[in-house]
Amino acid sequence: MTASALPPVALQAVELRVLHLPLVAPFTTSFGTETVREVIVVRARTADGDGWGEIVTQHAPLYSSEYTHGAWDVAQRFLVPALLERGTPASGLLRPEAVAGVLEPFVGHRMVKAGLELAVLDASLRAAGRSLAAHLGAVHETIPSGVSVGIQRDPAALVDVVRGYLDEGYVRIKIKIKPGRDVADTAAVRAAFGDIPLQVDANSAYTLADADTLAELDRFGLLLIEQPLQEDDIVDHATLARRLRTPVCLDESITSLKAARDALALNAASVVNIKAGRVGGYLEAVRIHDLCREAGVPVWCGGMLETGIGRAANAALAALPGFTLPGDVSASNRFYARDIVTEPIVLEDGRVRVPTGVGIGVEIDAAALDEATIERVELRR
Ligand code: SMG
Ligand code: MG
Repeated sequence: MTASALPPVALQAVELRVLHLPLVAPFTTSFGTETVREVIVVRARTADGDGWGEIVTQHAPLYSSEYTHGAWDVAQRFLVPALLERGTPASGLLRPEAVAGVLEPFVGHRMVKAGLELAVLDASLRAAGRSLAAHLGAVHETIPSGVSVGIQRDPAALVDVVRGYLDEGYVRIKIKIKPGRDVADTAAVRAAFGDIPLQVDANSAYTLADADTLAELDRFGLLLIEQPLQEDDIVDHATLARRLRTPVCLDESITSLKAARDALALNAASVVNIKAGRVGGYLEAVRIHDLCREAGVPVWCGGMLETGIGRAANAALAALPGFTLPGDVSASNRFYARDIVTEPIVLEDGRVRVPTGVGIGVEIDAAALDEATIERVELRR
């Protein structure tokens, strides 16, 4: 459903930077606590100007098999050289839509592919004077903003933190859960705030043997439970979904359009979290959106603690018509005191504005980028 074809780019160089961005507060999930966001920023240098992307890996392979220094290696050793070779005048230049195909022979590493594709897409969109939102098919000027709340010291502390976000105006709360920190945490939030839009995310922390515990969550009227089981537990998710009234939403399991199609065919999910990084790019994300919309399955836009680059792109994606549930596209200041873009995303009446400028619609704050950079490399043709 994407709009008309974009101009190809002459890719001259790709700059990669590892950033360390301190978080305003620790973020705890079932797999650990982060206090600093480690992420890779991509700059595609083309004959017509630069484009920016973000590789949303984390320091360690805990959310998925990808991690920053694996991404750093595979990008420099294989993926960037393949793009540089393809993006020459002799080979007809590089179209953004061709990036995925050029990288396809290399198995996996979807977050890296997504970050590289976004940088090429941004460069091409800027050259064409078009916005990412318009190109992807956005139909909204603003989107409702949900917030993902990490596991806190105890349920009382969780209630305090949730209260702060509700006071800021977030329209939907997602709390992280894990075995032993599920029913009581959810009950505390429901007791404190009544019928707010509420959902939980387990990040694969359970097995089918926990079905009875997870069924206890049914009484809270949650919007959904996100990724209770392992990434490859598609059949077990279908079994679990039959035992729960709470809708099952898949995150980690949905690694591609094909994975989404399989999960829907097996009734493993009735809601889908779409993250461009996890599925190999924003163009694949749109294809998954289209599939789910056709199937009548609601989707929402997930988050990977993006910097202003990925956050702007997520806002564009989340403005597509099938994104009928509030996503994890929160304001930049939910995570960062200083973002790397000049106009970080803010919350306005519980909503986030979809950038309309060319490309991803935000400009890089060079000083902030330099301050956060701990490693930098530039690969040239
Ligand atoms: O970007 O607001 C955000 C984070 C949303 O909870 C979030 N992401 O499983 O959905 C998820 C997690 C993945 C990142 S955990 C470090
Ligand atoms: Mg999740």
